[in-house]
Amino acid sequence: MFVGTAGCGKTTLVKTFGDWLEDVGFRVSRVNLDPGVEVLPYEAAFDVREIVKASDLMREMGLGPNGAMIVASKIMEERMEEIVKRMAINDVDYVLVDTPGQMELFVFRGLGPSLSNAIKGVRRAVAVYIVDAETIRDASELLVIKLLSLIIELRLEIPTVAVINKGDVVNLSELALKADEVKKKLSSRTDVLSDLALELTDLVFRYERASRVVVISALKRIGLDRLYDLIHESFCVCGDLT
Ligand SMILES: Nc1nc2c(ncn2[C@@H]2O[C@H](COP(=O)(O)OP(=O)(O)O)[C@@H](O)[C@H]2O)c(=O)[nH]1
Ligand SMILES: [Mg+2]
Repeated sequence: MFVGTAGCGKTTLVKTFGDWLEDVGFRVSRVNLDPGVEVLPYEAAFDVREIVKASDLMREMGLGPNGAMIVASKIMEERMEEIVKRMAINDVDYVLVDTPGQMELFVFRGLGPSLSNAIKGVRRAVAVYIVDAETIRDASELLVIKLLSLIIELRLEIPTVAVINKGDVVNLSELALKADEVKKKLSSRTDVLSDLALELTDLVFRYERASRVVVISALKRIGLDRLYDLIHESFCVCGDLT
């Protein structure tokens, strides 16, 4: 399941990571669970807009875009059994699930937990938390990414890995993304929150699944092999394999 804030690249990655997996030789299907999307760059094996469409709700119920997405996500939750059935998750090697534009709709309401709960019993599931590189200011941001990734894992109750997308537009080489460097960056801060941030860094790095965050470009198909490795590592208890 690909989750992340609006515009981070979920839909693009579902297309290009699917293409990458197919090139390797896997059977892949793509599922669209965003009732608000207008145009999809891939052919969906199942498209939730067959069940509910945000634009229809806006017209029929006089709702704004946010209201329509909330109603749509409730309808999806109510019809989760049918949705999971129509996703046909056992028919292929990988099912890539594109989630609603706004991450909060999926993660912080019932929709995401209800989907992961329905899938979990049937197949192994992993959430890929996509962070838009353009939103990252410096290495200390890694703590925020790790914490959010952990929160997503707590909400969805499935392994969650983080990737930084749009690596083609932002120079992230400075982000070595290691605990020591994050701590170094944080300790240069003098605000009252820096102690808390330092302790949180220790904690997060102690319990994380993989200590690195992979930088990719969904658009330019860069780093998709590293994303594949990360997803596989998340399934085993051995942690970071680098
Ligand atoms: N430069 C660049 N743009 C990207 C990348 N991935 C997505 N985008 C662009 O970001 C915008 C939002 O992407 P989309 O996949 O629709 O995001 P979503 O809302 O998370 O599904 C589109 O204009 C994409 O072309 C990337 O790796 N690099
Ligand atoms: Mg999208």
